This record gives sequence, C-alpha cells and structure tokens, in this order.
Amino acid sequence: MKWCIIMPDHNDSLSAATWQPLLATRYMGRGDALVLAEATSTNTLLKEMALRGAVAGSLCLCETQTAGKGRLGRSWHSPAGQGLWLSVLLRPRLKPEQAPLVTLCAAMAMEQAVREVTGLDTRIKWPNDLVLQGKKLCGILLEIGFGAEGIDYIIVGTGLNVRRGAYPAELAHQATSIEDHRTPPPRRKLLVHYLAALEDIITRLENEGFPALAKAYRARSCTLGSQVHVSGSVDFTGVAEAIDETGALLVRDETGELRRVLAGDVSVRGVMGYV
Ligand code: BT5
Repeated sequence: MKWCIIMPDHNDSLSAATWQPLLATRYMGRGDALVLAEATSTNTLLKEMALRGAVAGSLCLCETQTAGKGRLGRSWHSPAGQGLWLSVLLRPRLKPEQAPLVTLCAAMAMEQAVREVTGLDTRIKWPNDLVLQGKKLCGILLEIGFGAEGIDYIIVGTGLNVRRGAYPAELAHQATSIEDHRTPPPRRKLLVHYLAALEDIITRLENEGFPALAKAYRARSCTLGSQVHVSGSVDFTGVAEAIDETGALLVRDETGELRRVLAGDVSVRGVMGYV
C-alpha cells in the first residue's frame, strides 16, 4: 500500500508575510491586516476595526467564512481555501451620494486583477457582480458608515471564486470559478493586483469623478447596451444606456422613458440564467 500524505497547499498561503513584500501601493494593504483561518464575515470584523480607528487600506481576509454575507440579507458561500474572501477599508474623499460608485470601482479593480493574473475575460454586471461566460465569478458587498463630516468609512467586501469548490453544486448553473477555466493562480497574486488596481481607480474617482472612469467601465460592462429586466420595488424591461454621476443605472423602458435605477435586481439577457 502506498502512503498518501495530504498537505495543506502552502503555495497558496495568504499570511501577510507572503504578500506584503509584493505590494506596490501607497496605502492599500499597508494598514492593519487581519488574516484568519476562520471568520464570521470579513466585512463584519473589518467594520469593528474601522469603528476602533483603523486606517484606510486596512484589510481582513480569511480561509473560510461561517456567516459570509451577500446583499439584502442573502448569504455568501465561502468554503476553506477555495476563494479570496476579502474586505478592504476605505475612507475616501467622496460626497455621500458618490458612495455607491465605489462598488463599480471595486468591480473594475477585480476585473483588472483577474485579467492581469489569469488572462480571463470577465465582465461587470451592474452593480456588484463579475461574470465569466454568463456565470458569477465574484460578488461585491459595500457597507458604508456616515459621520457628521460625511463618509466615515466604506468596507469593500469581495468574494472571488478561485477554486471549483467555492460554490455548491446547486449554484453550478449560475456560478463559476477561475479553476473552471484555468489552473488557479496563487491567491496572493490576485490580492496584490487587486489592491494596486483599487488604489489607482479610487484615487481617480476622488480626483476626477466617475466621468474619468466611464469609458473603461463601459468597455468591461455586460449590462450597458443590453436588454435588462429590473425587479424589486419596480418591475420593467428596457435597455441599459448609461451610469450617472452617483452610480445609478439609466434604463430606457419600452415606452421610451429613461428611468434611473438605484438598487433592486437587474437581470441581463444571457447572463446568470436570464433568457
Ligand atoms: C453578493 O451578494 O454578491 C455579495 C457577496 C460578497 C461576499 C464577500 S466575501 C468577503 C466579504 N465578507 C462578507 O461577509 N461578504 C463579502 P448578492 O448579489 O446578494 O449575491 C448573493 C447570492 O449569490 C446568493 O444568494 C447565492 O445565490 C449566490 N452565491 C452565494 N455564494 C456564492 C458563491 N460562492 N459563488 C457564486 N454565487 C454565490
């Protein structure tokens, strides 16, 4: 009988010593770094750190989340070692009404990181998904704290499916992972590229506003120019035409009226099961 030794994948360690020396950022990833084997939710833990005064660029990441959060009370599957379950703290110089734009910036940064590291061609589904061949590869959850002066903190949570085990079989029709398409890279590489791209994009947003990013966003979007179905407090079908200066989606409905969609669920024809 042969021995089979099962070792943890040390090539894919996320301990701070493996990625901090690779950082080429001014502040992103250079504050406090809480790296855990297990967390309830990295967003929840980083929010506590933010309230205790952690600086912008601090982060929390873990191997597995026991209570990973999606939007609107939904949950996020985060099994051990299968993904990049990460939250980053921002204290951006933005007006409160610009805060939702940070979700779009995080999607652009993750799209850039995945493309630079793996060559995969992902698309941004407004507002908070990265999709690959019509299936969800990454979800983003923003949590915002306001103070007397405006935005106090923004927690940018990203769940990126790296290995095939990141999502359960019952989500296989709408979820995907890098490993479904490529040999997965070390997660620290994705992390370092994401932090660099996020710093760059957020700085441009602070200095120049979203119009400076709109062309690049449109080029990577699968929503703009597509037929969409908006559901939630309203229910209608139309064509997504643009993003406004607050991050809202402008959709031309079937009567020709341009309608502003702030939240709610937007299905894009041909993406994540909507036909
Ligand atoms: C999101 O919500 O897409 C936001 C997900 C954010 C997760 C990160 S992980 C680090 C940080 N800490 C947290 O606690 N959260 C953030 P939403 O658009 O509501 O999508 C949630 C839906 O996606 C679920 O209802 C499932 O249908 C599906 N889903 C859950 N886990 C998934 C996974 N691993 N891959 C693909 N789809 C998933």
